[in-house]
Amino acid sequence: MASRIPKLLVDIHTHVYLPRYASVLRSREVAPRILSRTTASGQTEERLLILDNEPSGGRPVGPQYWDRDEKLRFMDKHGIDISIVSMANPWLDFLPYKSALDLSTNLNADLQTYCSTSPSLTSVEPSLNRLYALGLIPLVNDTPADTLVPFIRNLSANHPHIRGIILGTRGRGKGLDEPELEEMWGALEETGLVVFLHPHYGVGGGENVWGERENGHVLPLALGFPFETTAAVTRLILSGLLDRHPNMRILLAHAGAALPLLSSRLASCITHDPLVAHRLQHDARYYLGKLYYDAVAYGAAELGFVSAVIGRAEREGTTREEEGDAERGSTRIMFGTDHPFFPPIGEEGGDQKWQSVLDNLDAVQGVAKWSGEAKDGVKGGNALRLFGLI
Ligand code: 5CU
Repeated sequence: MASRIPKLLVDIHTHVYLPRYASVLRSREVAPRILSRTTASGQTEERLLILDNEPSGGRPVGPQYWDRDEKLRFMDKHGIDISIVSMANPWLDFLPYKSALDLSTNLNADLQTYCSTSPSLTSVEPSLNRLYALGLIPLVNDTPADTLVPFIRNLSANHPHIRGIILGTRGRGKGLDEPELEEMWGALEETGLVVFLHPHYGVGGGENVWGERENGHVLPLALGFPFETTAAVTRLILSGLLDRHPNMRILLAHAGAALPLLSSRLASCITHDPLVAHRLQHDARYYLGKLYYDAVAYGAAELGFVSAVIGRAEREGTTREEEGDAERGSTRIMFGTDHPFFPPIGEEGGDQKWQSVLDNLDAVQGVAKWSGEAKDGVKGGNALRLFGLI
């Protein structure tokens, strides 16, 4: 079986702001927005403002965010065969329901066209295109919860190149564990769409607390982003979601963030809390073996650790690590780049490869506890299976 899986490099964490979305950002006066400004040399440039306290008028934004040829050039430069693109944050979070519904409907159609008209993988697997996508659902503050099920079913039935959705952590402003979203989760499980859980807001990263010194975007991105994902997925686990929907396919950004390191502590806290001690059908660690993870960790030691925790969960182990855990756990981990974020400073248009991509590839290659087969899986085979491409 394993030998029939083509050895491809598949990028499952790679973003776009499609032109239709960039137009919306250009029309806005407050973040999230794209603004135009004149440089000292008299050129007009566009800047992206999406995060709080974006330093010095935002960051440069250009075709790498919306032009498909740029995406394909980036893929060629780094030897990436297939990309599963997703819209970047903050998605539709800032819109009222009616606008979010229109925009998500149109963007999903755009994504379907973007992918279905992309080149095929001629030399290896001509039946595959080089681009697939994760779509959007109109989940914002005033979304009527009962509208989500038909939307998800239609997304799944009529967009063959869309293999999942990207989901922020807010839900309708009451979190993803809001009881009214139960049917939404049921529809996501039933359709088999992969749910890519991704941060935007950042929590507790020390960006505005525990100190005053300016550190650019380092604290919100390195800490705040993953802490947000950790809190959101932990809430889902605590709500019993994975007991009610055991076939749900949730993919966590940034290698599961802090959850793998904290899972035994979480289990202990649950055991000692009368409110939740009997709520779940399994020890909390078990649920880490039901989730999927990108490999955007930038370090081999971290990937080895995460895979060992996942592999332990899959055999329903609790504290001890056993031989084979990391290899088993690796089957739930998949390579990603986070393109077009993290370009080399000042040189993104040049010919050289991006350090952020090289670091993530080296990390996969460098996990001592993984066999060659496990590494091939993380580079591509696991994604081909999860997204139904083989
Ligand atoms: O650098 C950043 O701001 C980001 C972002 O906003 N979203 C993301 O996925 N990665 C990095």
